Amino acid sequence: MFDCKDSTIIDSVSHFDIDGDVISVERFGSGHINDTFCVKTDGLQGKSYLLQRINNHIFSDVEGLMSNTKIVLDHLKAKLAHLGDEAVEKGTLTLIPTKSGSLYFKDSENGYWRMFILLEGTKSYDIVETEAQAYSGGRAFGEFQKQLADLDARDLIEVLPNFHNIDFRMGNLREAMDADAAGRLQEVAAQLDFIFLREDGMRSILKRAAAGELPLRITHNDTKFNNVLLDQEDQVQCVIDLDTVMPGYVAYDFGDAIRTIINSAAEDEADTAKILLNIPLFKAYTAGYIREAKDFLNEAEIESLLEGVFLLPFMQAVRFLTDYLNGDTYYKIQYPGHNLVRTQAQLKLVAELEAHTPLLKRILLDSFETKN
Ligand code: GN1
Ligand code: MG
Repeated sequence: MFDCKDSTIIDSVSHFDIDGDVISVERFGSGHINDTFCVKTDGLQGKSYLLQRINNHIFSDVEGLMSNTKIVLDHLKAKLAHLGDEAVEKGTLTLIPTKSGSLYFKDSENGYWRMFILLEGTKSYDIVETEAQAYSGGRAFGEFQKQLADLDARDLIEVLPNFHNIDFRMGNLREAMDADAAGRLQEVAAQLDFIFLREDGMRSILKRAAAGELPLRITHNDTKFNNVLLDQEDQVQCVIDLDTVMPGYVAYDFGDAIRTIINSAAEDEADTAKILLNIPLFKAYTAGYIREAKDFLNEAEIESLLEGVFLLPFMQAVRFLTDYLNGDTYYKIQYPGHNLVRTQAQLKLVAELEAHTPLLKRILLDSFETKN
């Protein structure tokens, strides 16, 4: 976690190849890792820029991260090229290089900055409101996987190794318990019991992978619903936050998207009674995703999708709890105890999902039968 001094921000802006003079710089978005700012200038025909300070405590290989981003964006742009310049500009992010042609700028305090063009007139939702939005989200991430299916995975570095590997995450949790750095272990006995009871069942995707059933594809790995930009009519415009795009399994992306879509409350809702499943939104997202993905998914991948739905909120709880035990060193928090509240919210979601397993399974199977 870090604070950005105003002067550092303004100075960073001046190193990018932007159009016009800066009018304002304001904080933007709700990401937990990077710091994001909207930069308005009197140039670029009224458009704005998005400036981000990359959290290099987490993304230690910024060069590799930015190279991944560039490769992915170039690939997506090539896929959209036949639709014309406007479609390319709207449908993907556009990086603004520095004046010396680099993809990022390193300041004197070892802060790393990058810049994009801000996509105007778009909306993102922390909580999904309508089935049309959920359907668009499903199409967006399904199409994203499809468009990247022919990109050579060896061109990308694994920017955060083992990111969605539950064994790795459980290992981190055990280390945090052993260290008990913040003296909070005694408080979290109930949450740990819940987690350890389910640990083995959550290894199903790893087992399928070890058995060679699941192809490694290029996946997004941070498919929270607020990482899709919709236009004013709630149609897909663009998938954002490409930091974690790397080889992975499709069920991880499906499960992480459902984690935020099916939850009728926020990811960090303190009143767990409010955390209920919104089944119509699950159905709508699934229909949108399957429409795009059914042609490339194999049988085992299809079966793994529901496993991802349980795994991702579970893994997110493990990660939030690990950070709580470590003394809140990874995620930005808004108040003391925030990571514990987040943990409880994710575990309640797991419990709700478990209570509705047959229904979720039926909807998933039905969506493969339905033509849409
Ligand atoms: C982080 O920064 P943001 O909000 O895009 C995290 C995701 C978590 C998410 C939980 C690199 O994403 O993995 O799912 O918080 N990103 C990283 O909201 O750890
Ligand atoms: Mg992210």
